[in-house]
Amino acid sequence: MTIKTVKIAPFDGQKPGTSGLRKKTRVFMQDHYLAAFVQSVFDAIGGGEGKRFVVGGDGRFFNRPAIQTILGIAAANGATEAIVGQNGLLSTPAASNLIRQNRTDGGFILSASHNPGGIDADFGVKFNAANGGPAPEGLTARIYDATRSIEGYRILAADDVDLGSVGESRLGGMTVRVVDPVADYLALMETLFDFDAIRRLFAGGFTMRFDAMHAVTGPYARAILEASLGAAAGTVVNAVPSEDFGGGHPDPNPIWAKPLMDLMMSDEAPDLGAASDGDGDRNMIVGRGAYVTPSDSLAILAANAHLAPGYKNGLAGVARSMPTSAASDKVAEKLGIASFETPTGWKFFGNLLDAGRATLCGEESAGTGSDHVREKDGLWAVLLWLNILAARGQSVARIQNAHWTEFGRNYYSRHDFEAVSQAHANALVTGVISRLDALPGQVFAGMTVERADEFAYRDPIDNSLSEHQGLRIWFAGGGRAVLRLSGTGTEGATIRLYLELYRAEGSIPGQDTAEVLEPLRQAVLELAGFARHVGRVDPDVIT
Ligand code: G16
Repeated sequence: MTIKTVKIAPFDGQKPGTSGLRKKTRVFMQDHYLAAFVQSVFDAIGGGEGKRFVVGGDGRFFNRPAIQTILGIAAANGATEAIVGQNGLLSTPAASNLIRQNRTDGGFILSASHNPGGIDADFGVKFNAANGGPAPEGLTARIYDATRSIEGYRILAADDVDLGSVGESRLGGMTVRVVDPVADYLALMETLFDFDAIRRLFAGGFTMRFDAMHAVTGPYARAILEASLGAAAGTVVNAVPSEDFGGGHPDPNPIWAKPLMDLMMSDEAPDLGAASDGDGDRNMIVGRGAYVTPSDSLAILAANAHLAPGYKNGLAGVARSMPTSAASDKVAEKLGIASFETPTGWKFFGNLLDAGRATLCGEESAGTGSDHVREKDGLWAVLLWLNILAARGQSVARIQNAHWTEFGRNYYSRHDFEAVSQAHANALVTGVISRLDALPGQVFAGMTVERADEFAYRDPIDNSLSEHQGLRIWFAGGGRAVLRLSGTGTEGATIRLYLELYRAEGSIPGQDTAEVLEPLRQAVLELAGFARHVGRVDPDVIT
């Protein structure tokens, strides 16, 4: 087998976003495009000589050829071992676990997460570091620099590696170890949760539906929920990963998991509904007639985590991304533990988790996780909920209502304006930035601005500063609006508008979330000039 050196010119726009490099699949399929990025990763980490990596993805279209390319480049760069999920499949949290368990030098995870898959949809590559977590800001900056100066890449000229069966093979000087994607992850979950208590729950007639959305968690959920925990056969639906996620949008929220939502709001609802996304790191939790927002889920999990064996000694701290509601802060305050507010992006939790400062982390974008890996983890969240439900013997709705009564309720909603022209989105955001100092005291749609700023984060561990992380506007009466541009889209810009209103007394009888937040919504639409800049005030998606 020979090593080829292929001369290329840099590609524009290979800057990793909130979570790796995400582009249209056809962009990734251009000659040398993926190779250029992967070689840039090797260049940014000081080469591959003697190093070991985990490789796997969510099974979307182009997953398999992309893995072969990465293996060829890794071998040609001197890597000694690649651990690959069978058939190229690994959920993001399972990949993070394998990196940590095998003490590899990092891993390549192929996914565009919740974005649709297929030749005309989206693809993505993330590089995770040796702690199992997404490349931190400094490393993504070095990767981007390398993409801009790359002159060529090295790749082994070899036949495709067989990824269909578990076992070892050689690729040049590199061992390729194909592993069962589920086994080690299941073993990790058994160390954290009371599997016997959950088995008793199911044996006692508890019912559940888990929608794997034709994505990577299907095999994991079947093995864990049905085979190990004894949930009824058929509990896991849409369980076979497909290259285009069954033509759907593998995003576990009330819009894209509508069939599950409809079931949970009907007379036929099981006790628990849950869903996960393309690569298995996001989750949605719904009780019978009771949707749990991701922000509330984080808070409820934080308040009850001690009921699971893995967290019985309590939590060191709770971290949430800035746009996530402050519900978890209230819990941390009561527990007397630290709470942290980080920019959007799981990478910002890495240092806090590594340093033992935070145990649970979560984001409004349906991600929750803990220090067991360095990624958010969809099935982990479902298992923690199951453990809590087994321990408390109460329904999701009852637990949630009791939580609001005890801690107050953070009414919360996110409005997404998708595929906005980049220029219009930038104009809207810079328009607000230029007026930030003048906003306090001004009145919009009857609401008075109390303060406003642009969020910047000083990492308490390495002291690094991340600026321009979203605009925060607080209104008199306890409302907060956040405006930021998504870092994960692949088409134009997505403006995210996050609305939150805290009510210490808990739920307001007879008013739903949209009604409670309407005055705040009107105020920020006017303040930012949505009609003028975007040409509309109604979002594409409300979560
Ligand atoms: C990624 C990141 C998350 C982030 C989410 C949304 O999730 O890992 O930390 O909250 O994107 O980011 P944005 O608002 O910039 O689009 P995933 O599940 O897509 O990898």
